[in-house]
Amino acid sequence: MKIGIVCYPTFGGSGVVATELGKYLSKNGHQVHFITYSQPHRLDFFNENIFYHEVVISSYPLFEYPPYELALASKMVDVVKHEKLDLLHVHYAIPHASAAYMAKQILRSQGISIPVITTLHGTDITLVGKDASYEPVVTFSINQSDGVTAVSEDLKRDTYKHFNITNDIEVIPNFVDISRFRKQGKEHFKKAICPNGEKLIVHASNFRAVKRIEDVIMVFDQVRKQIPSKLLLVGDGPERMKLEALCRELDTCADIRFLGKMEAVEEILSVSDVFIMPSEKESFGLAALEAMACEVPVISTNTGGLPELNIHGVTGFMSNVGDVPDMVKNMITLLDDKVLPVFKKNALARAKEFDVNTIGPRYVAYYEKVASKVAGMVER
Ligand code: GMT
Repeated sequence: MKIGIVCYPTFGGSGVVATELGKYLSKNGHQVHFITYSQPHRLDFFNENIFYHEVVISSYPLFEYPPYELALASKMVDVVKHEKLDLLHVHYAIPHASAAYMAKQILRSQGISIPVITTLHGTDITLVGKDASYEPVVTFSINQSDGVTAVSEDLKRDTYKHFNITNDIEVIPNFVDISRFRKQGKEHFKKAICPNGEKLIVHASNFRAVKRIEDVIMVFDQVRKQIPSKLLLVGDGPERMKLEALCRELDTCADIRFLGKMEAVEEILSVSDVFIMPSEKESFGLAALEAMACEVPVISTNTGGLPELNIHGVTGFMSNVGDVPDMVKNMITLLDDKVLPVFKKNALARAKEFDVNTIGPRYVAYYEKVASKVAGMVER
């Protein structure tokens, strides 16, 4: 098939899923056309089946807010027509689903039919999407999509709860490439960060308030008083300055390193002992899955789709949102040298259930199902 993928190209779970899916599809004989405003950050190699089309937004003095959605819809029309795409798959509803709807209508007026699939990722539903300033457009564009997927059962439930949805939603969970996310044998990294055999705790995110990274620091502050340990914070975002101030206030700066945005996050994960994700909302928790694939168990909250990934007492532990004392207790249990190896093994076994080669075919099957449904409607 020739598939157009629309996503956010920046660091963030939905863009990562879209890019990794595109890579999987291209390796399996499909032609993939990415349509985004800049090159997706995990798309830094050549593959004869992958194409990139940049959405260029021309500025004009009148535009205080440049109309990105219009430029995107126009680019979709252009690519579908000239590359003869079979299907458009848009990731993150805002504004991709409504831009796709517009593109579909324009193409229809020219006698071209294109199936549109929207994948819901999380905050497009649980946070931004249900805001009154977007809700009517989000509801309409989800209902107008020919196929809709959500990355967890919980996100599917939330979508039905917060929006008046008439469409069926197919749950296809996120996935990981376990041939890339695996133990790397980079033990010298660990030696450099933990010279005295300290335990290594890691968190990775886009540093937004919803991630509750202040809880990461508060948990770590308590744990390090009982178990010699270090904390690595991977990523960057709006909360960073507040977090640095908290580290200074708690006098933990010597044991915490802010690493910024990193490409090869698997190298860090593969030498870490525990991953911590105390999010307020998390539709799936892709970063936790990537950690598990590197044999790193997870301390997380029990919010959203996290219970569909992290098995309490098996692959890690879960606590209520904001329950720092419980997370401290769980972390200390987990860091015990007799306990940790068992959880590491379990984390890897669980991650294997979400390997790209297991989940990828479910997207392909769904594409085929939606494409034949749309073709049937056109014929009638
Ligand atoms: O919050 C992020 O990390 C980014 C956000 C996105 O859409 O870019 O992530 C959401 O989608 C990911 C991929 O499906 C999920 O793994 C994350 O759980 C989800 N984030 C939230 O629900 C807060």
